[in-house]
Order: sequence, then C-alpha cells, then structure tokens
Amino acid sequence: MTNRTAVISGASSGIGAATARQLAEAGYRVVLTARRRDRIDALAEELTGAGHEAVAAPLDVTDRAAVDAFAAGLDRCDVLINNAGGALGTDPVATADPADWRTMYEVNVLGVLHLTQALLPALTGSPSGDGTVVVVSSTAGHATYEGGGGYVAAKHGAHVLAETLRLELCGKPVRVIEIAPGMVKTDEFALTRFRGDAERAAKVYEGVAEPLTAEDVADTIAWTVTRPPHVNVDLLVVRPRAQASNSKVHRER
Ligand code: 8X3
Repeated sequence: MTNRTAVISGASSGIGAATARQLAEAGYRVVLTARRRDRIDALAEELTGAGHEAVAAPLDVTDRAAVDAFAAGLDRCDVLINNAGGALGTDPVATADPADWRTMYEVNVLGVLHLTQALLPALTGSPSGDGTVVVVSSTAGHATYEGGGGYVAAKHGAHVLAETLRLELCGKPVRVIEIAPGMVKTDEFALTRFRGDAERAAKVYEGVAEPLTAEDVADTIAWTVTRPPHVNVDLLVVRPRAQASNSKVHRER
C-alpha cells in the first residue's frame, strides 16, 4: 500500500510548490502537476533526494481529456490541492478583453471542476476513509476591487464551487476546504497578471513591509489538511498584517 497521496495542481512554482514541500515533509506521497514538466521534474527530484515520495505528472487542468487520463493512471488520492490559477490584467469591466475573462474562467473555475470531478471517486473511496479537497481561491473570491474584473468573477466562481461541493458531499468521507489568500508575493502571480512587466508587478508590493510568502500560505494549507478528519476548516482567509481588505493596504514610503 502506498502512502497517503496528495495531488497538487500548479506545483511548478509559488504556493503549489511550497505546499508540495510541506505535505511531503508531513509524510504524504506528493503527485506534482503543472504544465511545465522541467519545473515539476526538478521539484520531484529535490523531494525524492530528501527521502520523500514524489512524482511529477505534466498536466494542463483546462484539458479535460488529459485530466481524465491522469486520474485513470493514479492508484490512490487522499488529498487534492486545487491550486492552479491566476490573473490576467487589471482592465476595467468597460474595456476588458473577453478572451482574458474566458482564460481566467477556464483555469480558475473549470480547472478546479475538471480535477475535482475526475478525482472524486478516488477521494470518496480512499483507503484512509478520509478524503480532502482543497480549493485555493483568493480574497478576490470574497470581495471585489476596481480592475479586479475577470479574476474577481472567476475566484467568486471557485468559492461557490467549493461551497456547493461541501453541501453535496455532506455525509461522505470527504472534507472540502477553501483557503483564500490575500496579498502573497510570489515569483509569478503579479508578473503573469501584467504579462511580464516586472515594474508594474513590483508596484503591487511596493512599500508593503511583509506580504505573505508562498510558504506562509502552504503552512496554512498543510495545517488544515493535517487536522483530524472530522475537523473541516470550511474557509480560511489569510492576509498579511499590512492588508486589512483587498483595497486597504499599509505602505511604508
Ligand atoms: C490574489 C489576491 O488581491 O491580487 O489572489 O486579487 S489579489
């Protein structure tokens, strides 16, 4: 029998990679998925080198056929971390590109739907009798802000997906946990949002003494996952101390 297995999407960097490291440390066999094979191969190598069980499986969560094939090849899944996601642009609703909205809906909502649907049979029937689905949403899934547009809309979708799934699975041995991080400084989130414009990306965190790190959020995720099975942390909102709401951020000049 293999170890308890945690599947992590978006494991190539940021919160996903940090979560993989922490769950491996907690004794899980981690299955690393992301589009970029070189990144997850390197992480799998790092983790196995440290004595953990880790495998890399390249996957685009927006590709349903690929997700189904991935799920069919998996022998066990106790924990699913739906972490893959991201923002594109900060355009106002009046002028935003519908293609950006579509892309954000695909990855932040349908990506979670695909992976969750495909792995639910394994999670419900896990040998541990203790399945866990984590949805990494965002504070953008709980309140809006100007320019939040398609990202805010998509993350509200991810939040509602988690809430609905929890209702529908009540009575089954599966928890549904939502983690909603606020300002987290990672290598890629803001850079992707601003399409590689490093200056604009840096402005997001300008003057903020200590934005959250990927490790801070991973720590929160690992804590919820490692609670006893009857303890379901429905929703955990985590922000840096300097951020009181999506638009109230203390900046030191
Ligand atoms: C990221 C939080 O404030 O950039 O999920 O929307 S925010």
